[in-house]
Parts: sequence; C-alpha cells; structure tokens
Amino acid sequence: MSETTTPVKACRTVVLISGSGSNLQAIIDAQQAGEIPISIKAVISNKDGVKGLARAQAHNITTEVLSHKGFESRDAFDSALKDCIDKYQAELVVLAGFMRILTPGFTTHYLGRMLNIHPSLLPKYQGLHTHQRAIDAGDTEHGVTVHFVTAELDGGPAVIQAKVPIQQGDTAERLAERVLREEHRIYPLAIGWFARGRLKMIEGKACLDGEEIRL
Ligand code: NHR
Ligand code: GAR
Repeated sequence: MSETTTPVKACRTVVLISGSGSNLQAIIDAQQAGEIPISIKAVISNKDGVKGLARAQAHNITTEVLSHKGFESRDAFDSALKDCIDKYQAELVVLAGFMRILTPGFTTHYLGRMLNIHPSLLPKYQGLHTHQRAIDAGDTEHGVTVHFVTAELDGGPAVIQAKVPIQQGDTAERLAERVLREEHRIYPLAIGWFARGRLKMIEGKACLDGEEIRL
C-alpha cells in the first residue's frame, strides 16, 4: 500500500495561539481536506477575544482562554498551561502565533512533540519584529522556519524553511503578508510529516524518515 492510502490514526493535537489564527485556519483546512491525519482536541489562547478562537469555534473545536495576566510568575502560568494541555492527552503541541516565551520546565515536558513557526530564516532574527529587522538590515530575502521547540528561544532544530524576496520599498506589513502565504503552506506540511511518524527529534536533531534535516 502506498503512504497515502495507509490508514493512520489521527494525531491528537493541541494548538496554542495568541491572535488572528490564520496558521490555525490553514491547519484546520488541511485536516478537513484529508491532507493531514490529525485531530485538533483544543485551541488554547492566552488572549481573550482573538479571531483565532472564533475560527476554532466555527469548526466546533474546543477552545480555552488562559490569560498569563492572572499569574504571578512565568512558572505558574506555564504550569497551568501544561495542566490545560495535558487534559487533552496531546501527542503534538503546535505553537501558531503564540506570543509568550515558555520556561525550560515546560519545553522539556513537550520536547520532541512541540513545533513552532517563526517568521524569519532562522538562525537569523530570533525573537520579535523580524520583518522590520530584515528590511532595516537591507536583506534581499526573508522567510519562515518551522522548528521543534526547545528551551532556547527560536533555537530548536529546524524542520523546513520557505524564502520570499524582499522588494524595493517593502513595508513590514507587505512583507509579512508574503511570508504568511508561505507559512500557510509549510506548517501543514510539517505537521503532516509529524502526524505520519516521519518527522522526529532524535538526539537534538530534526529527522525526516530517519535522515537529519539540514537546511
Ligand atoms: N519558548 C521557548 N522556550 N522556545 C521557543 O522556541 C519559543 C518559546 C515561546 C514562543 C514563539 C516565538 C516566535 O516564533 C515561541 C518560541 C514570543 C516572544 C516574546 O518575546 C518571542 C518569541 C516567540 C514568541 N514574547 C514576549 C514575552 O515576554 C511577549 C510579547 C507579546 O506578548 O506580544 O513572553 O517568535
Ligand atoms: C505568524 O506570522 C507567525 O509566524 C508569527 O505570528 C504570526 C501569527 O499569525 N509568530 C510569531 O511571531 C511568534 N512569536 P496567525 O495568528 O495569523 O497565525
């Protein structure tokens, strides 16, 4: 039987968001099109009222809001977030525009089963405001990276990247739009690899079908 016809058990997935959730939407769309064998058990946001929550609800996906503001420390917030995720027995945790830095205790708990999408060609431009930083540096290309999450911010092993050109007179907003289109293509692809058991983190390296991914 070919890979596409082999039945695969749906990978139990929890998605963390903080905002618009357009990546979440791309993941939902890919799941519904039968392209990726996942089941989204919950969408959790640290911000109330964001569009991503409405997108999940429109597909009858369970949503939770856990505001970081009610906690006195990052450890306390992350501990509550972990309890919230683990109720759903997640096999995969997907950060999709999630905007809180996570503590080492949290990242260790999900090591090898948590992915992030970061809008830069890592290791360039870790952290925030990546589009403006790439423009200000005079770069001619920019892009996006999917990586496994480790304690080191945006420092975990990379899984896939996509590049986009930076055009004359680009604004951060225009560039972000161009990058987002690539995000919506590569994130479902990477999640599909993981769900099919093809993508694994082994000895700190991202591996596809047992081969180290080198970008
Ligand atoms: N945590 C760890 N340990 N490792 C990673 O690789 C992480 C992570 C948490 C989030 C996403 C990340 C990105 O792709 C991510 C990767 C938020 C910040 C940040 O500075 C930085 C990077 C990322 C997400 N957040 C501020 C904070 O104090 C809050 C900013 C805000 O609320 O707008 O947590 O870029
Ligand atoms: C995306 O560009 C994502 O790469 C980025 O935020 C946007 C979220 O969009 N993530 C980060 O910057 C993480 N710090 P979305 O909510 O529409 O998916």
